[in-house]
Amino acid sequence: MLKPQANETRELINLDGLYRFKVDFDRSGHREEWFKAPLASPLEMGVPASYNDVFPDKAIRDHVGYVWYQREVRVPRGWAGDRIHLRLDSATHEGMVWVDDVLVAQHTGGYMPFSADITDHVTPGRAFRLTISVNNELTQATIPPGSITVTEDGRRQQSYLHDFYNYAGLHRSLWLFSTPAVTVDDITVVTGFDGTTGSVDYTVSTAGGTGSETVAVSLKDADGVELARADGPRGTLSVADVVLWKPGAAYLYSLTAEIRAGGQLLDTYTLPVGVRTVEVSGKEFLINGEPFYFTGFGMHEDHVTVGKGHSNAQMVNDFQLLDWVGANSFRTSHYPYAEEVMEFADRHGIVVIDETAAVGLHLGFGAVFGGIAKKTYEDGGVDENTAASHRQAITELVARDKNHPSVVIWSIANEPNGSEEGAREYFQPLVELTRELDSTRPVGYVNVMFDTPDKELLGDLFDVIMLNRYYGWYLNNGDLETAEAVLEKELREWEAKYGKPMIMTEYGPDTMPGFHSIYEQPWSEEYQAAFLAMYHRVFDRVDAMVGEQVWNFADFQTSNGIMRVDGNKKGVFTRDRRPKPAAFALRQRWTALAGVKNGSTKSISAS
Ligand code: GCB
Repeated sequence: MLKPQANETRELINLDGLYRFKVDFDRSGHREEWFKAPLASPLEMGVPASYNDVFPDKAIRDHVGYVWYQREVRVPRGWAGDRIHLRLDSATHEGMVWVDDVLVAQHTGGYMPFSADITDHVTPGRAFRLTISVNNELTQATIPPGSITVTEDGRRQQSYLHDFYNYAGLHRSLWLFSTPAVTVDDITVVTGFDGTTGSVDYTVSTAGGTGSETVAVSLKDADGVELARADGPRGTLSVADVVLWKPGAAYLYSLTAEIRAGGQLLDTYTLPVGVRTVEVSGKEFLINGEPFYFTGFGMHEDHVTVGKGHSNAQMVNDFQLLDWVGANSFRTSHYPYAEEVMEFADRHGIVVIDETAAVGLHLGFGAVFGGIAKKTYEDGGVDENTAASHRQAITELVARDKNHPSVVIWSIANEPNGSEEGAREYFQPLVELTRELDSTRPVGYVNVMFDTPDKELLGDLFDVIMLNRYYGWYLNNGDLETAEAVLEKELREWEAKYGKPMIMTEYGPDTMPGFHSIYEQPWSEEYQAAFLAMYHRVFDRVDAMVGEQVWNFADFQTSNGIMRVDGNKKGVFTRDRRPKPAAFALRQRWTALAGVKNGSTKSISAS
């Protein structure tokens, strides 16, 4: 899946800005065909952003169902003869798109782009009415799942098992773009190297042609100097004296594909390419054949007011803070992030564990918080409907992100029930699907704390073991001595069971900024620092540990609940990105680790 771009043969117009906005409180919008006329509403909404926290209105924030966006869009005169497309980088969680009166696209899955060819419905030089209805409902058939109940007085309420607020709306950019009639439809690259010679295996698929066109590709270095050329839709480009893409030292070549007929250029597309390899070998995680140790965070796309709306300035700030703290990686917990984030990581050498939105696939969680335990893998729970959406989520994620050198692991779920009967039957086909779609990257899932090695049924299906552990917080709260012993014992059991590389993908306590204690009391800033230091001591003693990603980079908004005060406070930074003291301790450790652990043996002492 290629991201739209402007070049010699393609045009691109950004459609972000203010849209007319209407909340469909009584679910009448589709029946009354609101797309057929200007939306009758005094509200306007900025795009991209979540709408929830923008209006001082509880009814809008808590609304369950559709909201509508609308604006006029003018198609440039010069686009006559081209194919014209609309692209939404995301609509959370379901989007329906009309061009004037015509439904042109419908897509479910709130964190993935989709597009529509609207050539037949628009006229170059004229404007059209763009209307989008966006539904925020989560059901047992969506990824992530959720359930909706209706109160006695008729209010619809959304519940879900994941720990982040169900922000909704048009979170990412919208685009109008043109392509020629014959197009480069997709490009896949797989890179490698042998000594100082790099290789770029490429496959270019085309659409709209007669079969008589020719395809050629060329590869340029970062200075724009052409290094290699090849004819044909698939082949291998060889790169002498290759500069590898390395964590902390990104280097990007650019691959240009061209379609020609009779010497005339029909279409072209340029893709940044990082040459690097990723591999699991025994207990090691290798990038370019060298052991890599992940440092960083599980993160969230989450900011004050705009919620999950993408903002380039805030993205840059988050990456700058990752750099400041010495992190070399992050996980896109718990959904695919905006493509701008992935591209930024490519350009700056940040390593990414790329996760689907499959979070909350564990119906036993209720019991932990005093409710009723339900079976997970049964009809009406995590069933074939969930699996169908999950397959779509994996397929779209790999299609979108397969060419990013920063992506080194596919994480196909966060904390599913991995110990109940049915877990293997559910996950095995999904792992196989992921491997079929991309045989070059390790595949993992993130294991929940209840699924200890004596109970868990899935680890052998995957390449890496990714664990979320909260000893010292949800268990052994306030008792770091016991927590340390239990944590080490468990990590050693995992190591003995699978002998695979292990990454701690979540660990950390809720921490109230400004709360201090000389007794290392839970919620204090001192406790957070002591908690993380304890985990680090243990990681440094366990050989198979190849990474540590603290939960969370920053405080983030969640649904209401007795365990959350205006959201989850496990951030090392506050929600407005101010450091808690733990940030300074991490900075010290990770800056030191970057010099010692990457590409070397673990020899760092605990911070
Ligand atoms: C987890 C989840 C994460 C939560 C975190 C917590 O295990 O993966 O989404 O936010 O715990 O803070 O409870």
